[in-house]
Amino acid sequence: MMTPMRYVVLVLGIIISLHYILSFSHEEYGNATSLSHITEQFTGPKSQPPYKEPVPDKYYKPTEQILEPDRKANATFVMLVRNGDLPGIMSSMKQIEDRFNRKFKYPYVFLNEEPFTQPFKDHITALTDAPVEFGLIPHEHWYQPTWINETRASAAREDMEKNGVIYGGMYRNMCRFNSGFFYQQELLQKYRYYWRVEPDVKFFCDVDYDPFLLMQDEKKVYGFTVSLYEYPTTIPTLWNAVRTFINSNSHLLAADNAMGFISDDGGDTYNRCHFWSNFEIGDLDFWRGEAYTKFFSYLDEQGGFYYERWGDAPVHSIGAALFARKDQIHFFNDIGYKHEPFQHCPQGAAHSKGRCWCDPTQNFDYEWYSCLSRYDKLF
Ligand SMILES: Nc1nc2c(ncn2[C@@H]2O[C@H](COP(=O)(O)OP(=O)(O)OP(=O)(O)O)[C@@H](O)[C@H]2O)c(=O)[nH]1
Ligand SMILES: [Mg+2]
Repeated sequence: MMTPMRYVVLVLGIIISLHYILSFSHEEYGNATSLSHITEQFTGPKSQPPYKEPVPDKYYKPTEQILEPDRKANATFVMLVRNGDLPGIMSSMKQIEDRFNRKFKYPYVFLNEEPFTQPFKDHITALTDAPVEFGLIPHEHWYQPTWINETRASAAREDMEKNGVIYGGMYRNMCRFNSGFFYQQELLQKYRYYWRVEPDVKFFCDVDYDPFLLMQDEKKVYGFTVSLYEYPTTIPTLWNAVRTFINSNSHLLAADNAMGFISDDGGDTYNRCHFWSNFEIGDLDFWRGEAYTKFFSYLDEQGGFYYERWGDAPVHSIGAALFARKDQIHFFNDIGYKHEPFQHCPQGAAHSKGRCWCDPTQNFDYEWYSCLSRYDKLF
C-alpha cells in the first residue's frame, strides 16, 4: 500500500522529469525557467560592457562593390619574408591593399626558404580578397653552394663585421636569391610582371592607375622610386667582373642603354649608382631572358655573393642599365614610398593628385646621396 508521502515523491519526480524534458526540447521554456532568468527577475538583467555588442548594421555603409578592372596585366606582388616578418609585411600589405589593390585585385606570392606557418597564412589571407599563394624556395636556390670556399667566405664576413660594414656578416643567401633566383620560382612562372614589397615600408599616396599595364603597354622592364650609391666595401671586384663579361658578350648590350646611369666614364669605372631594389616593379621575362641569365651565371661563378657581399640592388641595376634601353627603365614619380631611412615623396601636382600624406620637403630625390640626377641626365 502506498502511503500519502510516496504519492508526493512520485508526483514531484514526474514534474521534475517533465521540466528537464521540456527544457531540452523547447528552448523558450528552458530560457524562461532557467535559474539565471529567474534570478534576473529579482536582480535585473546581467550587464556587460557596451562594446561587447556589435555596432548595429544600420550604421554601416554597404561595402562598395568594386568590380575588377576589365583590362589587367599578368602580374603579381612578390614578398620574400620569414615567418617572423609577419607584423612588418602585414603593415606593408595593408597599405598596398588600401592605396591600390582593393581596386585592382592583383594576386600575391609569398616566398620563404622555410615553410610558412598556418597562423602566418591565416593572417595574410585575411587582408585581401585577391588570390594569395605561399611558396617554399628550393634548397639549391637559397643556400650557399658547396663549391664556395667557406673558409674564404667566412673570413670575408668576419672582416666586414670587424670593419662595421652594414649587414657585413649576413644576407648573402638573400642577395643571391633576389639577384638570380626569385624569378625562377615555380609560383612565378605564370606571371610576366611583379611588384616587390618588403616588410615595414610605407606607401604614401593613392595609386589609382595600374602600374603593371603601364609597364606592359610602354614596354618597360624595370621601375624604381629611390636610387642611391652602394657601399664600396661590399662590391670591390663587382665592376671588374661586369667589364670582363661585357668584353666577351658585347652583343648582349642594348642599344641606347643606361650605361650613363652607372658609369661616368663610358664603362671604365662604376659610379656605384643603383636602384633601391626593396621597391621594384619589373618584367620577369627580362630577368629570364638570355642577356641577364648569362650575366647572373657569370657573376655567380665569381663567388662575389659570398666572398664579398654583392647586393641584388647593384646586380639588378647594372643588368637593367646594360641590357634594357634607357627608356625601358621607369621612375615611378607618383608612388610615394619609404623604406627606412629614405623616402620618395611626390612633389606638387603629383602630391595632391595622389592625396599623399608624406611631407614634400622630406624627399630624397635630389639629396647628395641620391642618383636621380644621373637618371635625369640620360634623357
Ligand atoms: N625568407 C627569408 N627572407 C629574408 C631573409 N632575410 C631577409 N629576407 C627578406 O629579404 C628582404 C630584404 O631583407 P631586409 O631585412 O629588409 O634587408 P634590408 O632592406 O637591406 O634591411 P632593413 O633595413 O632591415 O630593411 C625582405 O623582404 C626580408 O623579409 C631570410 O633569411 N629568409
Ligand atoms: Mg628591408
